[in-house]
Amino acid sequence: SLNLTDIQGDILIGMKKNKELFFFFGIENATEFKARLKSDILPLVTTTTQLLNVSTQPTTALNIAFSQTGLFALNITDNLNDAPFTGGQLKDIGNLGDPGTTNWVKQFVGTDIHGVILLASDTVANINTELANLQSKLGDCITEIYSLQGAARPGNEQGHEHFGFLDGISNPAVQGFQTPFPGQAVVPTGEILVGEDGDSISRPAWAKDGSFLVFRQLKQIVPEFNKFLVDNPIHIPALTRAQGSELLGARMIGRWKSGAPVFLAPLVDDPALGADPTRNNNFTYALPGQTFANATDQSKCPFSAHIRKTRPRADLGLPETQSSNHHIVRGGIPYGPEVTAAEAASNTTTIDRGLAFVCYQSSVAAGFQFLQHLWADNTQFIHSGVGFDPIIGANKGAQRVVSGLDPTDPSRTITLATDFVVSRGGEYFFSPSLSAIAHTLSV
Ligand code: N7H
Repeated sequence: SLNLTDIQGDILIGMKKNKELFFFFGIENATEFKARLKSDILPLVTTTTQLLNVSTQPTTALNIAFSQTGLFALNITDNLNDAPFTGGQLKDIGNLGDPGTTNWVKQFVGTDIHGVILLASDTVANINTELANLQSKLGDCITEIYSLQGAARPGNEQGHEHFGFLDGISNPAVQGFQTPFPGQAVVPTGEILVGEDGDSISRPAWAKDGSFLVFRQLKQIVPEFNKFLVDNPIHIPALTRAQGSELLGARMIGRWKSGAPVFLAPLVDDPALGADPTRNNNFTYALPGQTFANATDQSKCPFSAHIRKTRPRADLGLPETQSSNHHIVRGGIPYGPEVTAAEAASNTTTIDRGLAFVCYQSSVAAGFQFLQHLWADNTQFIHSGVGFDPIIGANKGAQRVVSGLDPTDPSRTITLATDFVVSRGGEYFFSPSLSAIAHTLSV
C-alpha cells in the first residue's frame, strides 16, 4: 500500500482550500537553501495523510516542487526521463498550440524559475503570514520571481470556474487508495506517481512517489465567451433562445454549469444530477453494456466537447485503463476577480482572470502534453473532422473550426475566431516525496 506520509498532499487529493498562492522562486545560494529546505521547509510540507482528516489539516497547507533547472541548481543531475520536463515548458511551446510567447507572463519566458511553493488556506492573510514566516527563515537564499494568487469564486459560484461551470468533478481514483464513484476512472498508481505499479519508465530511485506538476496560467475571456453563446443559440423548437445559448455552452464543455453531463441530460440542465457524485460521472458515451461508443452519434454529446476530448472513455473502448494511459489529476483554482459590470456591458475583458491550472501525472509526455497536443489540438481526434476542443484547443492563435456542437446538424461546423482560453505560459515541475527532499534534494 502507498506510503501516504511520504507523498505530498496536493498530488492525489488536493489541498482544496478557498485560497491558494503559487510562489515561483529562484535559488540564489544552493548550500544555504539545502540547509533551509531540510530544517525549515520540510517540516511544513503537508502530506497526503495530513489532508485526509480535517483534524490534522494545517491552517495553511504547503507543497513544493522543482523545475529541471531547479534540480540542476541543487546539483541533482539524475535524468528524470521526461523530455518535456527536462526541456522546460518554454521549449515545449510548439506542442501546446500557443501563438509564441506574446501572451506569456514574462517571468515564464525562460528557465529561471527553479521551483514553486504552493500555499493553501482559508484566507489570504493566513497565506501571507506563512509566507512571511518562511521568507524570514530563507533570507536571500531564494528570490521571488513571480507569484499568482488563486481564489475560489464567491457565493454560489464557489467551485465553479470563471465561465460558470462546476469544476473538480472528474478526477481519476488511484487503485487501492480511493474508492471510485460510479464512472470515475480507476488508474494504476503508477499513472500518477513515479515508480509505482504501472510506471514502466526508468528513473532514479529517489523519484519514487513523486509526481510531475504541470502549471499553466490560463486566462479566460469570459464576457466574450458569454457574448458568443448569446449570439449563437442552438435552435430547437422546444427551447427558448436563452436555453439554446445555454445548450451551446454545455455542449462545448460536455457538462452543464451545474456539472450535469450533457450525455445524461442532453437538452436542459439537471442540477440535482450535477450535484450528485454517485450519478454525475456515471456514463461512458456508449450504450449500457457496450465496449465502444457509437462512432457517429453526437446527439447526446459532441465528440469535440472538452471533457470528451480530454477523457474519451468508451470512444477508445472499455475498460478505459486498457485503452488509455493518459489520465491526469487536476488540482487548479481560479484566479482574478469577478467580471465587472463594465466588462459585461462592453463584452470585453479588461482584467486578467482565469484558471491557475495544475495537474499531476507520472509523465508529462503521456499526461498533460498528450491531452493538449494529441487530443485537444488534434482536429482528427476522436474521429476525422471533429475539429478542436472549443475550450482549450489551440491553433497558435489562428481561428479554430469545431464540429458536432449543433445536435440538429452535427456535421455543421462552427468557426471560433478567437480563443476563449489564452495561455499565459507556465512551467513543468517535479513534486518529490518527503523522503527525497530529506535524503537527496537537501544534502
Ligand atoms: Fe478542463 N471548463 O470550465 O471549461 N474542465 N478546463 N482542462 N478538464 C473540466 O469534470 C476547463 C484544461 C480536463 O474526466 C470540466 O471535473 C477550463 C486543460 C480533464 O471526464 C470543466 C480550462 C486540460 C477533465 C473544465 C480547462 C484539461 C476536465 C468539467 C482552462 C488538459 C475531466 C469538470 C481555462 C490538458 C474529464 C470536471 C473527465 C474537466 C473547464 C483546462 C483537462 C468545467 C475553463 C489545460 C481531463
